[in-house]
Amino acid sequence: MRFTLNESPRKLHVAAAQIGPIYENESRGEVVERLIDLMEEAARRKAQLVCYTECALSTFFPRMLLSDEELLKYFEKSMPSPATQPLFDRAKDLGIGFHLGYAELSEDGRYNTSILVDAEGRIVGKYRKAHIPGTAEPVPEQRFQHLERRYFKEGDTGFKVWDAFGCRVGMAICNDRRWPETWRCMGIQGVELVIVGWNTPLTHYRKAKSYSRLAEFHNKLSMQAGCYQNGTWAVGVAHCGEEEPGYILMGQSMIVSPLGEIVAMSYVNEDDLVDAVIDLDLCREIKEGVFNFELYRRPDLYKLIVQ
Ligand code: CDV
Repeated sequence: MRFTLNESPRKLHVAAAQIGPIYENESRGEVVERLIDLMEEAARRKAQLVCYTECALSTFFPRMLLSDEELLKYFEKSMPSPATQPLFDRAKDLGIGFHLGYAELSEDGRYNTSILVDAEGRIVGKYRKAHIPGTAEPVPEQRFQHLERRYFKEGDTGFKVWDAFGCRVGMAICNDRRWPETWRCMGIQGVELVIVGWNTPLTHYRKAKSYSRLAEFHNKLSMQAGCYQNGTWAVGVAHCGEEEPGYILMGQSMIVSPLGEIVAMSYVNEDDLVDAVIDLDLCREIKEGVFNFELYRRPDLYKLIVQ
């Protein structure tokens, strides 16, 4: 039977809360205030879910070589932590859900983590970044490092989905968005909304230097392909701008439809909010059509991918 739009539309108002540069000397409290300002704007626009970026609470510290002791100040030992409690409180007052990326210090190590919090302030989902880019050792000739592999363990949660906000939600973190496997694992579970935060250095990332002019194209390519090929909406959220002279992070926070179209995108490299009312039933157009997995997928031929 052909799917007809507007048959029984399920709508969700989502917002991407892009954060501009966070300077090294900015306190956690000051950053949380900026996040709350964005949340309040999202609530004024009547959004139901506001999404923050990867490691949203501090400067993007993997560019620096830090001792274990220096590292500690960038990590949350609990969630809510004392510093993020005001964010949880304000969200509950406003009746708005949120997604937050943060550096997690747990008993078994340090992770690059994100959580999904419902409109009552309950953590309903947690994800740890799977694809950790960069190096474990500093590269001497490089002015800025990308030491994620030194500071974070590879995530162990896998790509789960959660029934929340009237739909099926999944999370990915930054580099994960470039991997089709990330999207497919969630696609197979019927995901309808993927939330991704990113810190993407525009120029200095050594392994992508020869084609850094394509960084923004590759961002759109990954987001749009991931959505289309899995029939899902996505909210992509940047931490962007010039955090230190010469260290520039990409913006382009965006909301992408299951047809692969960008329906809203930030055009600035500072704190910004982009929002859209998304029709979740539009996912069916793809999921029941060209990418009807049950009908057309050939997992028997894909074994190489996981061998
Ligand atoms: N934070 C990231 O994961 N950044 C990577 C860069 C280093 C390539 C990204 O995929 O955007």
